Amino acid sequence: MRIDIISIFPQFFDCLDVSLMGKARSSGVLQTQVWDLRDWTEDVHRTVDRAPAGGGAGMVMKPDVWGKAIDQVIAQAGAPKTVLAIPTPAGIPLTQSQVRDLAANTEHLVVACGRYEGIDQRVSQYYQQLPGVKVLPFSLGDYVLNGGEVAAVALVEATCRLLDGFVGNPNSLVEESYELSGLLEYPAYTQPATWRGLDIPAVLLSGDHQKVKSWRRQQSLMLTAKRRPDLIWEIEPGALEKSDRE
Ligand code: 6GU
Repeated sequence: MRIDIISIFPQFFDCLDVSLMGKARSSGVLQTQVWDLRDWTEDVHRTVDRAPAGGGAGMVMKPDVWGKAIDQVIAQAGAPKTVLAIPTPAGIPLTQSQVRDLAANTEHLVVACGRYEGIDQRVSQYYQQLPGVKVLPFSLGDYVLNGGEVAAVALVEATCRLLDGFVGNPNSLVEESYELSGLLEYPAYTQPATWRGLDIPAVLLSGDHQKVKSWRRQQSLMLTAKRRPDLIWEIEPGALEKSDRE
């Protein structure tokens, strides 16, 4: 997969060089490039924003500068299909299934990081109707960040860990995310058996794999019911066993 990130804070993405991301980039599974939006400005002040039409607080990022940047980044990759991801608190909440779809079906991902009050709406509108481009306005959740950069890092990390050849053991992904069951993951423990007066649950040290499995299942269900009751309602009734219902 090729990923291009456009931002007025390109240094923000130095963090992508760290750990796994760095490994994937050097192994060739992933090519990433970070671009400075201001390189597409033509005035001495390198202006990227203006007051909003209709008045109001804050500044809006100029469509002309964004258009030139996105056009060039799309043309340079030469991929038949591009996903243009636009982080915005007004976007669709990002989910694992969207991330899975991105990782499986996208050769070229462009992330356009806005600051201030966002990017002129016509940018999203224009690329939506451009053949070969899919626009994905996405949000991380119901809170407001100063800009799209943190969300872009989250999107890139969530996507890249699903790419073939990215993680050593592909099985660890399924269990780790617990995404197939739609439940939160059960709690994990490791030695020492007692730490500050707290014991590892005895079942985990019993050596009885069947008991361990059903204990973990129960923990997942209870944790999900408590922390994410919304997810419980998404479970297919047929996917629940008698012990689960109890
Ligand atoms: Cl994607 N952007 C901004 N600015 N704030 C957010 C967000 C995105 N997701 C949650 N809050």
